[in-house]
Amino acid sequence: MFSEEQLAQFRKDGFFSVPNFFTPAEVAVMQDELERFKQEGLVRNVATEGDGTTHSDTKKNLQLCPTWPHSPRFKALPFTEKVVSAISELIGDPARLRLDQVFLKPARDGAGTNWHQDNAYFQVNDPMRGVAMWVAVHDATIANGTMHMIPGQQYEKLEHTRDPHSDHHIRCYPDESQEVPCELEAGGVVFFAYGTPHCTKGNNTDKDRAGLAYHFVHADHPTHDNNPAPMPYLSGDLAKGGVEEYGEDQRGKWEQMVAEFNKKPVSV
Ligand SMILES: O=C(O)CCC(=O)C(=O)O
Repeated sequence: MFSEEQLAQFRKDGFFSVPNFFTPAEVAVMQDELERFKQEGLVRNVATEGDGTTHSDTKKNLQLCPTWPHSPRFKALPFTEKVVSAISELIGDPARLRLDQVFLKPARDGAGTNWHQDNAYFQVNDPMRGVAMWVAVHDATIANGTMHMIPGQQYEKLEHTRDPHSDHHIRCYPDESQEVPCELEAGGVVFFAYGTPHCTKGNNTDKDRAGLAYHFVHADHPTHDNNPAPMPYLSGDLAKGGVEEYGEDQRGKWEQMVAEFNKKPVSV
């Protein structure tokens, strides 16, 4: 699925971007789902006043984690063929889904997510056997605080402490002079290893900006974060489209939902 150049960048830098990984029809469904989350109050502000506990009135980092219990769409998405092939190529089989979440930075007062390595949470013994797929649900630019990465540090275990600007996150302090912004049009994706330090910055523009993140892990490299998530198999002999874990086969559902949504007349 990926070119030798993309795979070489993944091994060397710990991340690479893929423009247009999702089609405009798929992006329309993601944006519609994000609007629903907002309207139904499903996202909550995790940004704090710098003391780790008092929620900020002025800065908003709106999160829903996990999304799958609230969203048949985002539950089905990772079972789509191109996602399964991508993850299988990056971390090998059998691959499992560990977590899915949404980060929404509202217009003007959107707060970033501070520097961290996902492996500080997941604690996998090989930080290249876990990978995240971060999807730009809206165009993600430097101005609206897109993802930033530190290349080549995926094998270094950085010290993490409580992030005073969030009610539950931890953070590290990498050398920011090395940071690389990943600007992506909506539908673009950045794949990055569990060990890769990354962050997002604030959104001071006049439009919302959201990222949809899925975290995958090789089944032989278990996470050690004591989270009782169902962790469906996406590839390998135990992959049954989520029947075992979710009670229903998810394969083909995303494609169906995208087709149905896009033939729906738009109400004015
Ligand atoms: O979108 C964001 O603000 C942060 C995403 C992130 O840190 C992650 O997916 O691990």
